[in-house]
Amino acid sequence: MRRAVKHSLPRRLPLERYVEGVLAGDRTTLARAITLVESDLAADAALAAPLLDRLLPHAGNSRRVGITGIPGAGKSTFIDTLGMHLIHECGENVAVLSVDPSSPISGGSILGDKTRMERLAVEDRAFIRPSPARGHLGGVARRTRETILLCEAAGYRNILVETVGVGQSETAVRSMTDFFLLLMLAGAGDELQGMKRGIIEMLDGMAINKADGDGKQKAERARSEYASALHLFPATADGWTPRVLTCSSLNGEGIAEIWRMVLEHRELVESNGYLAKRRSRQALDWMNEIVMLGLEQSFREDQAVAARLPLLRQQVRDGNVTPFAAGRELLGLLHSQAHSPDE
Ligand SMILES: Nc1nc2c(ncn2[C@@H]2O[C@H](COP(=O)(O)OP(=O)(O)O)[C@@H](O)[C@H]2O)c(=O)[nH]1
Ligand SMILES: [Mg+2]
Repeated sequence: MRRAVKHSLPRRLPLERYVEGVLAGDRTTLARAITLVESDLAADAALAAPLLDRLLPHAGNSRRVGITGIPGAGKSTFIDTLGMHLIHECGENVAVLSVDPSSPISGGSILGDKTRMERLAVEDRAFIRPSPARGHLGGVARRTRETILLCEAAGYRNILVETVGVGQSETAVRSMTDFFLLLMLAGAGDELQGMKRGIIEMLDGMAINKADGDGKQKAERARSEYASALHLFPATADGWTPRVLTCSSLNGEGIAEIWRMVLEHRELVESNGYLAKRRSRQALDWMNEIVMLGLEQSFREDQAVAARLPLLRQQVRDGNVTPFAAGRELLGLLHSQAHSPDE
């Protein structure tokens, strides 16, 4: 069978085309800009950097909401319903960045997500971007921060970041959003759902989903249990007390209340200066992340390291070299390269 020859666009656009297209809210250009920013190729990175610099002054003006929860909690369905609420009840637009840690292997669950946002997917005022997580930070795409910025420059006023609650991903998403929401299931077990102390301290709100049909009473009971559990924690520095609500992403009950909570939180942290504080701390996190990513990449691409690594790994495995000595040696190789004058 012959493949249809696709009219092929140039791989990269001129910088101005990206800038103009994104600022005009052109979705195709926005999608291409995100692909550029996500790329590992040096030539793409060289173009992505000035693009981000140019767009930065146009970014920042959105509500960034992180949504986490175990697989099956209903995150995608919730976002579909919330997105429709934003568009049709609030007259707003919405960008959804859905990060799927399983996608690098299967590729399948991204499609699953897409079908679960099927109402939102056909809306002109919604932009949905699934991103492969590629193993980084246990479920947050490496360039989610940059992608948020691009969506903001394209005029999206609400950015919803969906991530599966696995370990580090909550911390990562918390560190790039203004409001962090945990979606829970009644009766699924606290440990399983990440109700460790660390998570609770990061939350701005919790929603018990699937409060419908037979699940309604259970959800209400869970709500009051979690609400009293949350009250055991000291009030956070921002002056906000995290709330627990119930909702049904299927029939839409409770969704408007959850959004009202997000808006109330927004009003508070805008007026008490905490939003600016949170974002400036996040800017520092972002810088650190860029440095760490760069170091990791240099390490991966370093030839002296690559030449030495297999043997050292073997020696560490066999117990002939200590991990400490091996680690130091590898870092030493990286440093000597970085400083060699004839590079
Ligand atoms: N009864 C009920 N089912 C829901 C609700 N929200 C999601 N679901 C179902 O739960 C399953 C998982 O939903 P999904 O959105 O894919 O969860 P995710 O893995 O957290 O993104 C799907 O079969 C949904 O139809 C809800 O509010 N009520
Ligand atoms: Mg999902």
